[in-house]
Amino acid sequence: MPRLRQVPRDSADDYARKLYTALFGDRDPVAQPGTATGADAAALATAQGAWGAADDAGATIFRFGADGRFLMAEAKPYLEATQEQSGGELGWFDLDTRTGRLSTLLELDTNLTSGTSHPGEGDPALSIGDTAIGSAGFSLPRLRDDRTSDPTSLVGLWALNSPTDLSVAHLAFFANGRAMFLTQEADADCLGRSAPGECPPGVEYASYTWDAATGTVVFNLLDGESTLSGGQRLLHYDTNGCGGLFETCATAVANGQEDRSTTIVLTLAADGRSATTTRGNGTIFTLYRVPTRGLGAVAVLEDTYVRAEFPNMVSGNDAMVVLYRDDNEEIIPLYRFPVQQVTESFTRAYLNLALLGCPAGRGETTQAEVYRVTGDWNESTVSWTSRPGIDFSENWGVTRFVASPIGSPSAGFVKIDITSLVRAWQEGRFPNHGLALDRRLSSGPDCNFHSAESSAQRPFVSLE
Ligand SMILES: [Ca+2]
Ligand SMILES: [Ca+2]
Ligand SMILES: [Ca+2]
Repeated sequence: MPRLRQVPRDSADDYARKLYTALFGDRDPVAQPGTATGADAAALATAQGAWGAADDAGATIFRFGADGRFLMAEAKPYLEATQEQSGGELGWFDLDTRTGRLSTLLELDTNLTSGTSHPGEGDPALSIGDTAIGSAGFSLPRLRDDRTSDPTSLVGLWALNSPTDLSVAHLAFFANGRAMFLTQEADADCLGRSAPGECPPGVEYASYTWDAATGTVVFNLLDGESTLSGGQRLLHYDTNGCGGLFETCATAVANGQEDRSTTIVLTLAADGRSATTTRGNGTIFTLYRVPTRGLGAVAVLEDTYVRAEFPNMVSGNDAMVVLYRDDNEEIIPLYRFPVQQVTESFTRAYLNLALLGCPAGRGETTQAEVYRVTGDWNESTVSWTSRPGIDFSENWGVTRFVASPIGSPSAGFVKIDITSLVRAWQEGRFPNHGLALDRRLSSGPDCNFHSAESSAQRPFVSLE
């Protein structure tokens, strides 16, 4: 994966400088991020997290990530006169805090004129506050209070298979017994035999019950439909057809397989920050609770591993990263996380690595230690021969974990407290060239972790 460096105005070429002036005025966007409206970066930092509200007939959620990345989704009856329907938007958000005017750049828009896509001249000014975003027309609170909310409650926003990617499917549970499921990708063949276009991106709105003792969640789709002028049926509360939790597309109806009720078993992690559910074919899905406030997680920028036995091998594009050490062989993982972008306060920072498994693992306990990388590197070129310096005189975190065999269902996340290293980088005590894993204080089998190139469960740093 190529990495783009931010170029300050002083180092930019003439063309880039002209662009900077057109977009940002006199300001250097590297030193002072945000667009021409200046104060917006602070508003967008405040916005980070999850917002939402629901009533019996509808719901709205917003999620803001870093630098104005956002999604919104809403459930509502179809309004033919104004062309609004249940659906979502995904893209980039900016707010001129002087005028309260918002502007968005959308890569996905499934709610027609609803949402942020059709701002009007007379729209009331929008403001982003610490406890609500809103205008004269509406006010949307933060979805829940993570500090006081019960970790065993489902209420909140959850993202499927990635804590940091806003483009994945999302599931919101509300305190009033309603739930909203958002899909943001068309599924070409979601039913196995559906016609093209029967599983578009869209939103579902349902009632739910949750049995905390067994983990059983029962979803029931809300009723409501219209017949469009072309004769097609439009379900108000399922706009992704046979995608999502409910199969309501024409093929399913024709085959007598329409499905308006779904039951899943959701196993909540002890800290309430993630949950897993297993599909019939054995696939495990992980849901990550989106922090109500702040980013909550920083995705890996690049990762690789370097191997003494194959000193010129470059592994930056592998879907996994390998850790190993004995008398004859050493394999060192390297990771880089852009933790400088974190502006909110945090108490602890944890490195989270999903264990793929340990090929020769027999369930013994092993460990990984974190060391500081002292020189620059690039995953697309670095090998054992060209590896950066690593300071092995001090480890910044150690964790013990079970060396589960490959494919073992018990292989989970290996979580290492790296708070002091993240603080050292943020305070400028060391340049952030990333971190290395090693196992110098113990022995154990070689263990494989999902990498940034893995289809799911990529490495991330979580903030608590
Ligand atoms: Ca829209
Ligand atoms: Ca559906
Ligand atoms: Ca990589």
